[in-house]
Amino acid sequence: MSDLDAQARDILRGNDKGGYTVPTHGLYPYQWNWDSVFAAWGFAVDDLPRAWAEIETLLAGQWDNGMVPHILFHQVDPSYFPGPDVWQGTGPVPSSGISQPPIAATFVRQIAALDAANGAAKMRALFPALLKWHRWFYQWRSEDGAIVVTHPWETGRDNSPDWDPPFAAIDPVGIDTYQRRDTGHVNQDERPRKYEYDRYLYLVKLGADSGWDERYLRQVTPFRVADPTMSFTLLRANRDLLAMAAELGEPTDEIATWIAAQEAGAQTLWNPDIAAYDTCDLRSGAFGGGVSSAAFLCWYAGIHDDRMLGHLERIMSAETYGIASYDPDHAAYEPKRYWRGPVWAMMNMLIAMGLHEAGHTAHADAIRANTARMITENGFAEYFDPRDGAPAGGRSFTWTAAVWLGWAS
Ligand code: 9WN
Repeated sequence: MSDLDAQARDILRGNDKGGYTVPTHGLYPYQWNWDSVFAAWGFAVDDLPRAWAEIETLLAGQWDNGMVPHILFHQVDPSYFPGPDVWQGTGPVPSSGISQPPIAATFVRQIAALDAANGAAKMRALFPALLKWHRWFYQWRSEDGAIVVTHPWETGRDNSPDWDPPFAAIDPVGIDTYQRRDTGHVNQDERPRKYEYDRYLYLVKLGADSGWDERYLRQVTPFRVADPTMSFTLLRANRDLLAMAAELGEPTDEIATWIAAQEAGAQTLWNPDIAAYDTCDLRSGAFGGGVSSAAFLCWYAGIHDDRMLGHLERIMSAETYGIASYDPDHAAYEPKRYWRGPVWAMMNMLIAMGLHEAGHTAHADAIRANTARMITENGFAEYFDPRDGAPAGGRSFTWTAAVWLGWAS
């Protein structure tokens, strides 16, 4: 075992709270949805029971309506804001009121493939909750097959320039005074600005005051944006759910209907002005206007669309480390500020998985080698500066360690 493998394992063990894993201590002291799935993938390398436990704990937070929250607050911890008192989630475990990219079905299948003894039984046990969660997306968040978000935090790409146009239309009146905690852990130049936090909290208050009523929010929220992260991860996850259903002898028709609708819906995210997949603000009808790393999840979604290859090659060669979370040639690019430019190892893994499956193996291998070098030289940071790989955000980060163990090493 290499020294880095040992470090990555230590990070996973160190962030393990017993049944669930925190992304990193201090900055993020709770269970996050897609972080947890990556953690399970990392554990699966040498501890399959622990991998399954991570997914089971996550799905135990599922709401009656099927939604699986983006944060589960198992134990209150004042080092993070906003906590359960602000969110007022209505599920079985104190939680936020929004979801996150649904990568679980995809990685449940991957982990099951590693588990000859129990994989099939685990898939059978988890299938109903996954189906119910995907049905929630289709019921409340599908607009002609494109998947919409009601909060930037739902996409996992919190302060991407994609949200600048819809945020400009929000006047965050009526929010309570608040004290951020994130900038006590991380340099404020690497985090979202107050402008964004005011609007994040405005949208949380709107949701909490409604009791997280999706029907009502669909009518009133100023933030309803079709998003490639959600659209592509759910499309991919539905393909995996369909394969699971077939293997288990469960009905496949409903899932097949979702997939067909989503394949058509994905094309509504094509912005001809930039010749790329993009966000689309359903309130104004306007596209986001720039190329984010989420656009390169098209191959992961099974859309073998080589129109994105030119952008991929351009963005990969623009900086030493790729893939920048936002286009380095765009005026809004900020290489140190969170989702406005930095590289995220787990996005690289998802993008490269898709490229590999689509037959673009040289591109996939280049991304993997570049990610491995970035981690080897700079450690297991939350994200990295594309220009020189300088580590940014939190350290000893769960998903960076998991991606190292399961893919990059
Ligand atoms: C809000 C935990 C999460 C990730 C997101 C990332 C960041 C939270 C925050 O951290 O978001 O959900 O407080 O900044 O953007 O992708 O899941 O690692």
